Amino acid sequence: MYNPRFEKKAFKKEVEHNVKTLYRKTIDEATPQQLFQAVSYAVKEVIIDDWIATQDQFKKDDPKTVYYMSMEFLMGRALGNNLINMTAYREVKEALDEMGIDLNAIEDQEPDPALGNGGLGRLAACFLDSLATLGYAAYGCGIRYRYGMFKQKIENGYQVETPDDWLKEGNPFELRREEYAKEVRFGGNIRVEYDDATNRTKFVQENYESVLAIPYDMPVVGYGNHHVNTLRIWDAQAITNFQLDSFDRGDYHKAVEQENLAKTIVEVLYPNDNHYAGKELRLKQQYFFVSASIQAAISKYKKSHDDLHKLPEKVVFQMNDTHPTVAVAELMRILLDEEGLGWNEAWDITTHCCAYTNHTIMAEALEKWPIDLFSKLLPRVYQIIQEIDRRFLIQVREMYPGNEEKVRKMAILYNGQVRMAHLAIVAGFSVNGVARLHTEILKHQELKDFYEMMPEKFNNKTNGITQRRFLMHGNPLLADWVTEKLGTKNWITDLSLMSGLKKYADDPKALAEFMDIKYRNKERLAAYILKHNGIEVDPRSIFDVQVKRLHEYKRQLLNILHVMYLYNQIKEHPEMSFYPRTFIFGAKASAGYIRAKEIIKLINSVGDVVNNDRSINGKLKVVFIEDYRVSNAEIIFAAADVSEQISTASKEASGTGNMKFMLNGAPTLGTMDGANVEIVEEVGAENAFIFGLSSEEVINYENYGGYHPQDIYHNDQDIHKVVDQLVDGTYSNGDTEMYRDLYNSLLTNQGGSRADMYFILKDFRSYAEAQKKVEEAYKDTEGWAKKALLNTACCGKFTSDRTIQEYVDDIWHLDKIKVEVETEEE
Ligand code: CR1
Repeated sequence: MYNPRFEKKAFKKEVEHNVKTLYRKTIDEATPQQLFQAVSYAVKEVIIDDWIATQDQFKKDDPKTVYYMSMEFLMGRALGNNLINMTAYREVKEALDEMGIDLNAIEDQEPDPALGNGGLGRLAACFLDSLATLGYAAYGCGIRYRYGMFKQKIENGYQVETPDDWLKEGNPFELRREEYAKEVRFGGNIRVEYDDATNRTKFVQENYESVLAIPYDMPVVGYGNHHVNTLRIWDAQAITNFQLDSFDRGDYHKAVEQENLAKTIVEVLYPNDNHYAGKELRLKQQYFFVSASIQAAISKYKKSHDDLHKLPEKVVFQMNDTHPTVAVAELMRILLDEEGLGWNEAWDITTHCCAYTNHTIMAEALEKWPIDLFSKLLPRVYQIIQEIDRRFLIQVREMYPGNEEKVRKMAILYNGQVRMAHLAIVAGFSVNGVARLHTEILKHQELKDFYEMMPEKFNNKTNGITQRRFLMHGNPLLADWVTEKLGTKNWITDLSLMSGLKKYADDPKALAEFMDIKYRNKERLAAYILKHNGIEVDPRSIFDVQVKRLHEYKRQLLNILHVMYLYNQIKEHPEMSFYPRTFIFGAKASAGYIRAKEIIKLINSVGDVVNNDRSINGKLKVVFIEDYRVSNAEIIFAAADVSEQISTASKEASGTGNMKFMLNGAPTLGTMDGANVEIVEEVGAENAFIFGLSSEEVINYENYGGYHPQDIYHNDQDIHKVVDQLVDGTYSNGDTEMYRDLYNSLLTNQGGSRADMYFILKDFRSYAEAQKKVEEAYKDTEGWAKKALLNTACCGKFTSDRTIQEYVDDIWHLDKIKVEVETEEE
């Protein structure tokens, strides 16, 4: 047994005890939420021992540690996942059953910690799971937002946002650690002093505002290895009775300001995915968690080491996109101003400790802070960036004499802006993209100049996902089947073993079992949809699913226009054979992204018309699942037949949903974009449905001014009809203006952006043909089962365990830890 404290009798006693001491109640009297808390505290009790053991092991082994710096960690619910990773899920489920408590219902009581937007935040969560499972020392460093990603309601077809008060009932898994608080300073001015004693210039920040950063630690449990890492997220608190200097003493106004600053700084996660909004508060958030995290890392290092020059042997900071790149300047500041090192030493340390991951080439996502704003908020950090830039440009000029164009293109400070990506590349020792195609585009397009100057920094790390959450927890039926067929559970930590399933691809019995599991998962999703949307869907229909953030480049619009086209076809040719389809969408739109919200409304409007048209005999259904998030994602992936990955080629850096569908046996219907390319490589083109322009074709069109969607509109009658239906009232109760903007976006150039800049009409025909192939393929029951099974069998590459091992081998060079714990019996 993993841990005797999960032994049924002991565990039950613990839960009873918790209900009593926390709520003065018996099990029968407790509410479901109270039971969730009581169970979670019982689980945490066990985790804590492993957590302490892991920290003790760190002290003994002194391993190199990665600090994964990220504005977002989309962890999802902890209880079920922790039980799985402690290999105690079954025992606990049985124990609770015996007490008349349903573990699933208890799990549903846990709010979904949504401290992230989409792929980038969920990737960080998968990475933490893999780091702990592989036995590496790691900290996730982030922000404890008071409100995470908003909750989405659909009212009258429109998205309505409501706050996510995820801490309302208290978070049983976190630990507040006041004793590790750090001060973070903003604004003011820098006084330069000459210190005769040391012969050095000192930079003193004065008249600043400051906040206290208080860490909350959450355990990150590795699978079956007693290894527990830490996600450290920072809360802010005003610094009371803190004396700034005599001038400020008793300054009531200042005290109130500091109070407000503390409150607002961690108030809310910006709900933008792949989009930079340039808000001052966002920069404050960035510096706040970065400064606190780096200070903490340095104090920890100094406890057991006295030579800061050797910091790179023990510490690496991985910057998750440009959001935390102010880290490089903050590390320089600490080394220079607080530790008294010289520039060259400090620079040498920094450039061996910091590495950068790029997650997007979308221009609107690039962070470029106005120098005005930046230098006021972070005066000393700004000075340091100026000096980094000055020295860097000397190198550029040395390498490209007389080429001022290069200087302009590569400078960190240019045109009144601080370009965060340039800072990250110049100061980082590694720059990686997140899928092979994406990294190639970085090297040869977006970051070409940097690649030419410093090719050794560039490398690819194709993303991955954790099978512990997205198969074991999300799809227990399939997980058990895989274990039975492979005759081992080892796939849980070695996903390459899944290839052992290939031998069942021609085994009718195995294929039938596989599809039966899919069917039962479809029933589970159908029940969810009925409960949450009031729509009845037929689990025998093809479940065609697109779930991800709403973004124009992801082309949900292409999907729904195609549904409109199918509906026209069915209406025009009622006799035509048509395999029943359920189109399932789930997507949040950033609160300020108007066009994205129009697309949500359109999807719901099409659903209203199509779902209520009796004449089509339920052949077509459209469902928009409200509040797409990690917890319902698990149910959705398990039930999907078709995985829609239809971004405009070159735009989706990787995608990770694509991998979760594949793992759960859903073939990809997609473009040759992001990690789709590698998925097709693994599973074979015959087991995917690929369509559309290639990334080179898209980039080519873009470089030569786009294409002419009007030509397509005028020459293809089906497309013409569908596009016109946006403005003829078909889906808007006669209102011709409701979708006018979408219509215009497809057909006319608009202030700076080209007509149909995401090539929706251009790719429409080839998408429709691919969809036709899906239908044909699905009719061949066994042929389809084989494709589906092969997707699961070929997904081995896409585990985040593989990704993390590559980061470790090529970038981080961490040491493996083995946590020794004494258990009374094994
Ligand atoms: C990308 O859009 C990728 C994730 C994780 C997103 C997506 O394709 O899978 O990152 N990028 O790498 C992003 O959020 C800010 O950029």
